[in-house]
Amino acid sequence: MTLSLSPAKLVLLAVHFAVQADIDSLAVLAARHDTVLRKDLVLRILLTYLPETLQSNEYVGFLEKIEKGTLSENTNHDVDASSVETLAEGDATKRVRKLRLLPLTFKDTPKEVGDDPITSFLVRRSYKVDEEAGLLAELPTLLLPFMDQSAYVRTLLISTILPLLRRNCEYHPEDPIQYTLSAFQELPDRVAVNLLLSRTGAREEDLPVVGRDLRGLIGPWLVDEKKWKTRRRSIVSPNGEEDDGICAGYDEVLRWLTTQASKNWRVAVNAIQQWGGPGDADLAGWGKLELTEQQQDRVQRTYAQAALASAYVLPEASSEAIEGAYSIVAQVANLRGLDPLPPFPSAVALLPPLAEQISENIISTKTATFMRNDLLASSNILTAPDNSAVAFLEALILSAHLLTHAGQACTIRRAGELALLQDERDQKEQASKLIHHLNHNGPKTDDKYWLGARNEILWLRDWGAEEVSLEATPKGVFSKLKKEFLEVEILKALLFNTRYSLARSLYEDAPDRPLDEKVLQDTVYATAMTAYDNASNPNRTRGGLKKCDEIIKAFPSTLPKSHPLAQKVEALLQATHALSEYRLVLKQGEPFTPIVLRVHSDPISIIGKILEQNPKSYTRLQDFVDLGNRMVQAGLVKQSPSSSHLSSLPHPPEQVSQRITAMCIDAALTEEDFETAYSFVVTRLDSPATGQQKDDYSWRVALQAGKYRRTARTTKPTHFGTGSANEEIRHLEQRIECLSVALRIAPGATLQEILNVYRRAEEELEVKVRQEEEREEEWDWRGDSVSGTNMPGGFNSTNKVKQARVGGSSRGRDSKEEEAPMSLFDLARATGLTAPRNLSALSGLQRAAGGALGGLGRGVVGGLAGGRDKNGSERGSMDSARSGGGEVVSPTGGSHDGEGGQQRARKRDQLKNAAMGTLVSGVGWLVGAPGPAAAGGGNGRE
Ligand SMILES: *[C@@H]1O[C@H](CO)[C@@H](O)[C@H](O)[C@H]1NC(C)=O
Ligand SMILES: *[C@@H]1O[C@H](CO)[C@@H](O)[C@H](O)[C@H]1NC(C)=O
Ligand SMILES: *[C@@H]1O[C@H](CO)[C@@H](O)[C@H](O)[C@H]1NC(C)=O
Ligand SMILES: *[C@@H]1O[C@H](CO)[C@@H](O)[C@H](O)[C@H]1NC(C)=O
Ligand SMILES: CC(=O)N[C@H]1CO[C@H](CO)[C@@H](O)[C@@H]1O
Repeated sequence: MTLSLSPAKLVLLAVHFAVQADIDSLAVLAARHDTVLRKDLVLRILLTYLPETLQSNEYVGFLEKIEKGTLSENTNHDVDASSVETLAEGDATKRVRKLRLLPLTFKDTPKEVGDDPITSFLVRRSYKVDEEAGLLAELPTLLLPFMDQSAYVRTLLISTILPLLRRNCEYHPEDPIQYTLSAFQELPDRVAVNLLLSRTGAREEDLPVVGRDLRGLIGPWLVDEKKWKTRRRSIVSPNGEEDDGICAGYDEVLRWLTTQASKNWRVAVNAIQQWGGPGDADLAGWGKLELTEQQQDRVQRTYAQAALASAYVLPEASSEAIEGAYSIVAQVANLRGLDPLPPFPSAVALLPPLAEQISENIISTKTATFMRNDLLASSNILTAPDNSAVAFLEALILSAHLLTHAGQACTIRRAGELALLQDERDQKEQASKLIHHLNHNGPKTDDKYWLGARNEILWLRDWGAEEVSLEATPKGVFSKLKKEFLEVEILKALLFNTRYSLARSLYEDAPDRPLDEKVLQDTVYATAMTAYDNASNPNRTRGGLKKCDEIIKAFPSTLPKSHPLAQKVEALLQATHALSEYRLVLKQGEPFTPIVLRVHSDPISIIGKILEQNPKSYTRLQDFVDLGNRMVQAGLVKQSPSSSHLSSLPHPPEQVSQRITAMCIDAALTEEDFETAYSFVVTRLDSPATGQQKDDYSWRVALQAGKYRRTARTTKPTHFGTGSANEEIRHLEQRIECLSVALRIAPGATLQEILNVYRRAEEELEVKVRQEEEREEEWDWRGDSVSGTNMPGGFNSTNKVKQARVGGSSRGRDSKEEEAPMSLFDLARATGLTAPRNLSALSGLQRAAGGALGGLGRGVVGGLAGGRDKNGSERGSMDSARSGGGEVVSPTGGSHDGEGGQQRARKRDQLKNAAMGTLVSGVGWLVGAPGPAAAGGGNGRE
């Protein structure tokens, strides 16, 4: 059935069907009246009146038929013309005029669209569907049938609609791009790229699909020839090669990538891992990116370059970031067909030799700026994707990893600065920090770990260079450091961590010893000292001192016991350990620590502190002398300032033992133990046989002892009698002995002073002796008259002693003692023989002393006897020195009364024996006379 409607009514009816979305009727109408409802007109009607919400599949078939001209009229479809039938022609014409059908061409219609009505329709329809209905998703169905026919439609669909659709509806619907299709199409390329990627990797859970975004958004978006420009021939890149295939949008993708690397590195790492570059595109099967070979090469090269740049700007120094960077480099090698990288764990374990692959040009201070600037420039030697740059970056990444892994967080760029700037101080600081960290955090028992650590440190220096090429400066983050420096630091760490046998096997037993012997010795010594200085306990079996001891013994063939350094340390340990036996506080409240001893300007003075803080410790004089000797052997004792004015000091150790002796004597006097002080003076201070060294301590303390006056607190001799007179005499005699020692060892200028003291003591003794004699005579008289018998021991010898003591006038001529010097002058001459003495000073003294002094000789000389033997402990030596001198009492209570038990029945004899024993033995020895026993001066004689 053919309707006979006017053209105006036909148009109105077609519009009616369009508004109603009655495509079937419209199709029939258009087919029947194709002279009126021409293709253009129908398309304009559809564009203007077909609801935008209509699903594309409802009308795309109709469009195809219109386009192909295959609308068929022979259908049975009835067309309902009722809406226009009754209309007056005039009205119809008027209403047609008011239809305002949209034109197919529009403002700024792209040239490519040309005058193809269907293309124009599809483009405008797409915009309208998007803008009016927001049904972007309907567009593929609408456009796909026309892709082959219209390049413009194809590009629109693949390059704009597909990315936008995926971005807004599929990938990130929660945050769509707020641009209409046409507005988006108008955006500058850079803006568009950034919008497309604005949600990529934004959330943690998006990281695994970063590659999908690039593949699915950027891949299609690049399929638009207009986005690719060929540079004008005149503009030539710095390298001289023509740079074809510039694409601002793609460059923006690369920039996006490196920006991500610096701000959000996980996105960049995932992007590069997951995306193979522009060729790796998901176009939904609708087409493919067609690039020239030159373009292809450029995009792949710049992509690799951006990937390497990303590794350099990775800001984080975490294991994860560094491993990510490694995967980037591996991917670059893979994409560019370079030497493949081993998997990260193997690389870390093997530490490949990379030095040879890195071109010499790279290692230069100038290159360092390339890590920050012009990362994507083709002139950047660091990001040029070739084997050299890749090996360099691989080396940096492994270096950063080793440092970071060892607690020294290091970015790749930082590693690059170390390697390129080659600042020795910087490298040294880094290496020291690294080793220090290993030192304090490494496992104490795992030798394998320490072997590995050493390999790593050495690798960091030369990146696995061949031994032969070591002549040249190595390439590495510690390139400026001497291998020896690192080996020394490693050795210290091994020792610190008690890895002795490992250290020995590396540095002593290995055939190619990494350190020469002297360096090894010095290092071991220095490390032992470090352990020592850190010790808190002076006990050598504990803590730092124990470690010090172990370290110094760790290299028995390099540093044997006999080596001076080993001996020095041993002496130090012994000295320190000896201190551990005493209470010792040097500063207020602070207990003594070993380092105090080592740095003390006057370590001997520490012994003074011990004497102060440990009552009675002065009795251990020999121990202290030994301790002093240890200090000397340990090199602790410098020429002390107080004694430096004594010009000739060939043997400071002598000085030390004299000083310590003086300290002990002083301590004994301070503790009112005169007996001990006395015994030390007579046994210790006077050693003419060995040649007395001049010192300032001995004579002073001898004088001090000689001045000592008994008080109530004075320690009583435990053995010698009970009579006060005897004690007093004995005490005076002892003091005189001390003074006589002082006279013999003091410098000339001081003699007058000592002599004055001496004389006063002597006078006191005179008085006491006289009193005692008077008492004794009285006693004797009584005793004789009572018993009528003489006691053994004889009176005669008492007389002799008395005569000798009172004056030279009645010396016993029949006695051998008469040969003994009896005047001070004689004494002086005698002592002058044994030690250099200023005789002119003494002769002055002699005059001053006058005749009264004639009898003093024996007393003065007496002390010599005790000083003869410096051996052994005070008690023993004193006893031995005096064994021939009759019955002598040990100051500290040693019992020697065996042979003279009976004799002590009388005080008179006791006194006699004491005086004789001391005086005769001393004088006799001095002048070469027979011993006291032979001279008849002692017990049991005659
Ligand atoms: C010092 O000693 C402390 C403990 O006494 C120890 O923890 C530390 O590691 C030691 N340091 C050195 C350098 O010996
Ligand atoms: C030193 O330490 C050991 C064991 O730790 C201990 O047996 C010894 O008594 C200590 N020596 C001194 C003098 O404290
Ligand atoms: C000895 O004494 C004199 C005068 O007392 C002095 O001038 C001289 O320097 C002294 N010599 C020595 C070696 O002490
Ligand atoms: C010390 O005495 C011992 C035995 O008592 C002796 O063997 C040694 O030679 C003596 N040393 C000195 C320096 O007199
Ligand atoms: C007790 C004693 O032995 N007395 C003698 C002292 O010396 C004179 C002479 O030298 C003798 O005659 C005594 O017998």
